[in-house]
Amino acid sequence: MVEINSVLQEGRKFPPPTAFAAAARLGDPAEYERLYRRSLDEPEAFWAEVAAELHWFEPWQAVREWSHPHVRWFVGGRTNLAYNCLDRHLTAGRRTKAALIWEGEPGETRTLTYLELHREVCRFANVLKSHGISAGDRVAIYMGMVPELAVAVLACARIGATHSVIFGGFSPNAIVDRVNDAQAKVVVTCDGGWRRGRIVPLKDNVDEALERCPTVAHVFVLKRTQQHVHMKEGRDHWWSDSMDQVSHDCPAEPLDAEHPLYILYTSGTTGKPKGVVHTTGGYMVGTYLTTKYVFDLREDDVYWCTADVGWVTGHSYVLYGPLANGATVLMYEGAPNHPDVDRFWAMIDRWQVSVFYTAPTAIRAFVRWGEEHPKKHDLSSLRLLGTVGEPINPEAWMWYRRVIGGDRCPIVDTWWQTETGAIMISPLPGVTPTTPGSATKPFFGVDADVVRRDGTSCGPDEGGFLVLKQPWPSMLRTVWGDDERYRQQYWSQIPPFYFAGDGARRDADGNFWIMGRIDDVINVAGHRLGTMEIESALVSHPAVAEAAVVPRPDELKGSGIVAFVTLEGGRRPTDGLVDELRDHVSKEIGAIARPDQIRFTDALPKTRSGKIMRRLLADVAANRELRGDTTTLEDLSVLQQLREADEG
Ligand code: 7RM
Repeated sequence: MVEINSVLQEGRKFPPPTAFAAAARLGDPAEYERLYRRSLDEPEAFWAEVAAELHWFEPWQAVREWSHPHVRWFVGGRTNLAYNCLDRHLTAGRRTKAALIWEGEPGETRTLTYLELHREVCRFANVLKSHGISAGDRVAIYMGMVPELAVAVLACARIGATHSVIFGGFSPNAIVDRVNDAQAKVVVTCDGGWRRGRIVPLKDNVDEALERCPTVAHVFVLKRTQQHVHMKEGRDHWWSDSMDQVSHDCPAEPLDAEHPLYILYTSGTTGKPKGVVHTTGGYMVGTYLTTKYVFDLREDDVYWCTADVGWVTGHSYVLYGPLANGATVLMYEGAPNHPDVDRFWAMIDRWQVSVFYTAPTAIRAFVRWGEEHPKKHDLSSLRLLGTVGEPINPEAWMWYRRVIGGDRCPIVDTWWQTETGAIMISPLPGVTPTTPGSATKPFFGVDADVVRRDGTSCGPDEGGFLVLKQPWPSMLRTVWGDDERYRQQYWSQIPPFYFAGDGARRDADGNFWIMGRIDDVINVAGHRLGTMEIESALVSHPAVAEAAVVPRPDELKGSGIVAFVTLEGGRRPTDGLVDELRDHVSKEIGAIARPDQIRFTDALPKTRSGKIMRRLLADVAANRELRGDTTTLEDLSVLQQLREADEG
């Protein structure tokens, strides 16, 4: 049985540039092959060697204990991730190296060396300790993208307090759910955050939420935006006052390798958010190694991942992975279009960024804003580009390569999830030939496959379910407080494999093509089409900036296809254009994928991390009540507009 019919055709190939490969950490395909084979054939020996590059207070007794679906890595070992991100570098020649370079949205800048970051982290760790927090307690962190967010996260890791970062764009309700589920004792926040020139009232949101959060005893408040906020006597403490009262001497706690490092909530399709639990040792080793090889980090890189620390990408690739590697990390507080749409390019120029990692949704916005903006700046410091978060349509990939990468930089399209903790499928930039739209090959130790519902492997180009067949060090360990949900959600859909919801195919060269969430498959007259491929075809038309494709019940075909389309600046929706786009999809893919309806819109509903919420669009397309959770939606008015357009 064919699970998903794949229709995307893409033939362009880009081998690693010779100069890049010559200087890369891994530039020899034979060496890569040897390492990859070893990582699958002898995973314990492979991962033990990697772990030995990091600091352990106590050695492990066993590398891995796998008792389906639970795994423990580096059993009995004791380590500390903050120690590995900070202390380790102080004696390794990086004391005065910049750890964080930060730019606030209004334009001020700060640089913290490894020594300075270490000191701040130790002090905030002492603040937490002096308020009764110790290993195992949960600390919620609801802040903007400021250096103190990194300090708070690392301070928790230093003493073994399990952190739960709540994205600063979430509402009070989202704070309530997350704080109560984790039973957090402390909240760390700011008075406010800057976003597009406006203040996000973080402390007000916390105040509203905490009326319904009985477990929280203390709130630490960093002054950032300086407006008046209410401070509750006995509960609320200013960050700077608290920091003044403690020493900067705080030894890192030797923690069990399986000590819970953090909880990060991800929204399920229904019901309450799931608290994905990551532990210490395996997560450390996984984020360390993926950062080292996928981003090919070198001592003098300036590395910039634009994700917010409220998402897993910010945890693994703004903070833990790069800092464990002793990198210089650029961190930016605000919006990409403030004060103007060239902010990112100005920053790359200003800081001489060499490695840049962002999301397809951002790239599509850049395409729409126009290439004259990056062209105003010198981007020649860049040597490597990355993407994450969604399938990237080949047109956006080609634009990214040409306009941002100057046809010179390899692109790493990295597939992974909150649950996987670290990158699972990605090119290694010195050895893997890339093709626009494909995340290419599994990373070391990743036993990925595309299978049918019965678990048997699909043939080349046969669409199916993307599964992981062996446990890996950085995998989630459970869902906080709900191990049954962990078993059901991840290990019982395509037993005995890990499955977290994506459709994919593998081509004849062994490259993986992620086709999007399996819930995003449309069954047209028995053909199961991935929405992403139809979207890709639409976006390859010059008038289209972005597209989202969803099913609509159809008596004849089972499902019809509705496409929501945003146009390039300057293009107007016309009946002629509707026909042209429908024909275009027919030509690119085939008549089976021809949209029944095209609906033009100014914006698509997205989660705050930029993923299109097709579920909501499907409700709009079918004229249904909106079902399920809308709390992760970035901008509610977008849905309102779509509905009104429908009624009008
Ligand atoms: C890191 C992150 C996970 C989901 C995942 C996919 C989609 C992420 C890619 C991708 C195609 C990619 N964590 N996804 N990266 N799809 N190509 N390179 O995004 O938990 O928030 O989302 O994102 O559907 O399952 S996440």
